Amino acid sequence: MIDLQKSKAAFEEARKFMPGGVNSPVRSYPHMGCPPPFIASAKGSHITDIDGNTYIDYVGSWGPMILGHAHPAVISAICKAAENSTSYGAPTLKETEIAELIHSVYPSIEKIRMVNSGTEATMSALRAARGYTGRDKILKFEGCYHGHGDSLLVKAGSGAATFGKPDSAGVTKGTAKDTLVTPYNDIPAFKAIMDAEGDEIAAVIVEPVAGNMGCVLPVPGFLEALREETAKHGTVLIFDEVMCGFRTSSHGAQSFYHIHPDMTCLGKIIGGGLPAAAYGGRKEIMACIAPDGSVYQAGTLSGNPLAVTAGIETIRQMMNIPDLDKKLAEKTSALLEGWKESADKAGVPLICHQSGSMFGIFFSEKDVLNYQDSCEANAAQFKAWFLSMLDQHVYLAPSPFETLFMSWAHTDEDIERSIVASRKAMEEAAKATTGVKDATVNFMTLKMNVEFEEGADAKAVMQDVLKNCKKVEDDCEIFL
Ligand code: KE4
Repeated sequence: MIDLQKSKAAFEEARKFMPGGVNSPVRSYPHMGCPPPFIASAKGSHITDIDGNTYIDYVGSWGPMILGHAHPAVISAICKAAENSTSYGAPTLKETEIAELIHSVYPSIEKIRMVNSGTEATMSALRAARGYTGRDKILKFEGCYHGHGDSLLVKAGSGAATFGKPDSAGVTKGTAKDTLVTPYNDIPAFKAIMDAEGDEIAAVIVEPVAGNMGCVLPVPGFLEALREETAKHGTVLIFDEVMCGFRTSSHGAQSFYHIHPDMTCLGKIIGGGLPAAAYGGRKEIMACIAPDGSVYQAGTLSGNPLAVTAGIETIRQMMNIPDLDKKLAEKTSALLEGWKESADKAGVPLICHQSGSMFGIFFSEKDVLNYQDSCEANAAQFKAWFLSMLDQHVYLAPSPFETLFMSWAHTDEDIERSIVASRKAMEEAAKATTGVKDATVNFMTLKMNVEFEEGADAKAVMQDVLKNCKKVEDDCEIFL
């Protein structure tokens, strides 16, 4: 196993001062049985931890690093901007520049407000939609993650799903009652809710390409149905493109699928790795936002000069690369074809999904169209594959409910090395089972007799098995 001694010690120290030793839960490597590598530096497609291990990085800070880490032009622009101070709390020309630039890339964003995170973008967009329509209810899709705003931490994906807490504690029943949830890609279920309650729904918010239940693509007609039904009921359609923006295509998922949303949320790439995000859309909706309108939203560091500079430079560099979308998609397809071949050779069922330069895999025999399908994928095989890839210096997302990212900096050699590593990793996955040989259950007494294979990690196995049990009630406490 890779030497993570210094990371292990750093993790123990960090846990003394921060919940889980991290500033965002998924970074803690939940259920992986190894400490998270503490990162020292990164350059291009490679990332190096404090033990001196260098990896090929397909996390890319969860999306922003589309050019690769420490792109010289981006770093130089940030350094130059920093010489003029790091923040003013006053309007700057750069903010108008990024607003115009984003409008040129996303014409549906007629007016925009810069904020500091994707969470802030989505919660502000929802407030705008509620202020514009005068309605309270919102509709989201199970497994989609839109940040940690209270209204949206209902049946959420990403870390909420990873930790088996799709409905977060601390969200009041009063808040959650206004959030309706329906399965992603289920057109009849969506239409039924809209028929019943559409005139009371302020906004439908969706990841047009979902990246937080693993990478799940919209089925034909799904996004069209959202557009048609929301228009019919005067409901605001919000595309959360914080992740798929600039990834599905340089002009986002809305351009790729030819759907014109009422509002769009962006993040990650528009800050070039610094804290910047945005929400925007139709002029008449954005007219509700203070100081023009009565929907209040503000931020000390919104439109921060360094973050905006990094975002502008990142987008401009992308726009200067001929056929960027096509070339990034080709790199991604080549990697997935190699991983699929390695899975087939090892006799491991594997589903590969790709949307431009974002991608993901599922250890599953059947296709994955929604959150439930994603939960039924084989977690034990994912874990075995993940740990073997890490051991071979390939740095991936430590959860099957996340998505991976290709960058312009990834070379053919990186891709070939990642394919070779997968051959061994898939052999490890083939050996991995849930570890449950036999189980008899008597629910009346809540007693389970389970026989485990030699060496199986009983607690982890049972948590994975029970997480997938369809009949476990939400309020069921599980004591292992
Ligand atoms: P942030 O608040 O983390 O900047 O953005 C929230 C958000 C909103 N919408 C979508 C579609 C997102 O994917 C995200 C955040 N993505 C996660 C990755 N699954 C960030 C990683 C993390 O939570 O540490």
